[in-house]
Amino acid sequence: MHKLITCLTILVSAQAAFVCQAAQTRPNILFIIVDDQSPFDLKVYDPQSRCDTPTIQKLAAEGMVLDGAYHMGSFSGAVCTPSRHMVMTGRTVWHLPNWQKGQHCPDNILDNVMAEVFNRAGYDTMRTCKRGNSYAAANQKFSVVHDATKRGGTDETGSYWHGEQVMNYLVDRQQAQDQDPFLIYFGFSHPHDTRDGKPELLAKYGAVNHADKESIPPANDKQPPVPVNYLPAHPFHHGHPGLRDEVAVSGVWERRDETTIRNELGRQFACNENIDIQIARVLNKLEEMGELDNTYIIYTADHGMAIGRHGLQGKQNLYQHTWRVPFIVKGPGIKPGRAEGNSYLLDVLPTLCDLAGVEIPETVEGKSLLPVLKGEQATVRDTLYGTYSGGTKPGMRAVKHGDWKLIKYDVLEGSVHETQLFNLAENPHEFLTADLAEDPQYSSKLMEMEALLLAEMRQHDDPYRLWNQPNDGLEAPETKK
Ligand SMILES: [Ca+2]
Ligand SMILES: [Ca+2]
Repeated sequence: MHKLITCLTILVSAQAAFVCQAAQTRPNILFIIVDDQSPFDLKVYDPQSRCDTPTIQKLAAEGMVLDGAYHMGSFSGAVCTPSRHMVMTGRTVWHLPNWQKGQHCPDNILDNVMAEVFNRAGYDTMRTCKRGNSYAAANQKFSVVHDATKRGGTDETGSYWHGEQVMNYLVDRQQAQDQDPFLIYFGFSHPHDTRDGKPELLAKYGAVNHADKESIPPANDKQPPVPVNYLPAHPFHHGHPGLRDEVAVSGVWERRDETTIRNELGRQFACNENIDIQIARVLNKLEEMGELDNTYIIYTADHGMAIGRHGLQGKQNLYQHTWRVPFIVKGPGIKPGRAEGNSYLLDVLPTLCDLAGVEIPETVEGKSLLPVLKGEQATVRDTLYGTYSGGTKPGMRAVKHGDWKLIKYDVLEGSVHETQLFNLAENPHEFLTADLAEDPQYSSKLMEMEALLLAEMRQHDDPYRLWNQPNDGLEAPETKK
């Protein structure tokens, strides 16, 4: 009966042919989200990377890879929290339920979060992920929940544990001969620090779980080289004094010397590879169950990460390594290849709905990526907006349009007013030596990008304005010091 209803509903939708084919047997969804991973960790996005993730590479070869997938930003140092709210609700950053008591968010949002939408559509929903810095009320909506923060270097305390939760769930379904389609939210606690890797993987990347703040970890030729845009220090203050990620991460603290960064990247890569191994286990199980070909697999992260890039360590910046996320989708009807996409993580929910033939809730502001995933369109929007205001206000803003990107910093009570203009086609790693903001040759491009940024800030109900923008009659919102 479910199948019949779905097909009738779908016949009237624009995606009729594509989805109705899938609705013969409604597709499963395996949504994989890792914590704190730069796309440039992965060979999929940086062929020079030494990080081995063969399963993710195979997914990329068989699916669609987005080169322009972003998270929209954060009003908190815990960038995870708004990011995960955007994933669950499909809403833009200033319209989330956890910004200013949800003043721009409908009251019924919890009826329209990811798990609730799929529960209502007759899906079995299951989730494993870290605890904390998330959207607890939305997480509880999954029918089966096995959450715990697992950042240790053993199977019981690390990523294997999350893999095991999914494996056990699949075995239970097999034994119960459960035929309902499933949505599995397969989240990991790593590679977020503390990046305690498994001994054999750490050895492969020449790294140690360095815990002594007074010493530098041993150098090792097997450690990954420093990133191409590594700097020993960022040229001006990022604007968030005392920020945990920049001063207190075990293994790095305030050090930015090459050996510390190379050891920490080795730890990150060890954690990434362990995640890849867990994904392989689950995909093999799905294949054995005969479910793999009818399952959409989405791979992403909640945001990127610096680890020495531009002299930064954390996730509280808007350079490409941190603003962007990896994003790979494989499944029936998805065209293998690459596309820019110009997507945000808030596009995940409408995309999953579209893939499954489920109606997209009216509360969603993101866009379905289906036309991009089918190879029909390169992008779903022209301009991208990014924000970080978890430190001093108004913080950082970014706008990207085509190859051009503007980043602005208005922090530390006006003592830092910085503007960066990058041509990403010529300078994809945002080398600060090729920052064009001061170059008179690009003054009209700079003005054009400044205007685009202001338009995006207005469109997204950004409550702040920067030093060189009209204040639009706004009063700065009250936030915790
Ligand atoms: Ca995170
Ligand atoms: Ca069931």
